[in-house]
Amino acid sequence: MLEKTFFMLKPDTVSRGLKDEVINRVKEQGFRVIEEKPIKITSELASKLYKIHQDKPFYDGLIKFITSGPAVVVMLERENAVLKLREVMGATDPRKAIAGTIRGDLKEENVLSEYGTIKNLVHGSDSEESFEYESKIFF
Ligand code: DAT
Ligand code: MG
Repeated sequence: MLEKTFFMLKPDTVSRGLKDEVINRVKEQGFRVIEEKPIKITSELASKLYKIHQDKPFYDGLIKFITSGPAVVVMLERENAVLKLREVMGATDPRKAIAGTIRGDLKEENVLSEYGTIKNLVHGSDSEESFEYESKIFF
């Protein structure tokens, strides 16, 4: 069944000029871009997106990083989109992400941002429930 998922190009992707490269990679994997928009994530939007992480030690750094520059939010569609996108993205820590994944192939030498958070280029919903919640924040 065709499924939708929510995708975000984080500020490191945009500032490094990797937007087209990343979008092409998901298209090559059979995803269709339903909608795409550039956005400057405010702390209000960021705190909604990362609500489940509010008690984590890396939370403040994560909010600072995600609001630090322009990002792009994308609505994608594909068979098994949620699971497949997570596979194409690779592991949360790019040092552990395998070759062929976005996070694995495009990681920076220093994966930690000045705010202490992991810079891993992209965000993708991790379940259908997360998709419902996250897509409503941005679209
Ligand atoms: P994912 O983005 O793969 O869904 P997550 O939801 O567990 O990962 O975490 C959200 C973001 O927070 C992640 O993309 C990068 C950052 N992060 C996660 N764990 C971290 C840690 N231990 N130290 C620093 N930043 C972390
Ligand atoms: Mg997550």
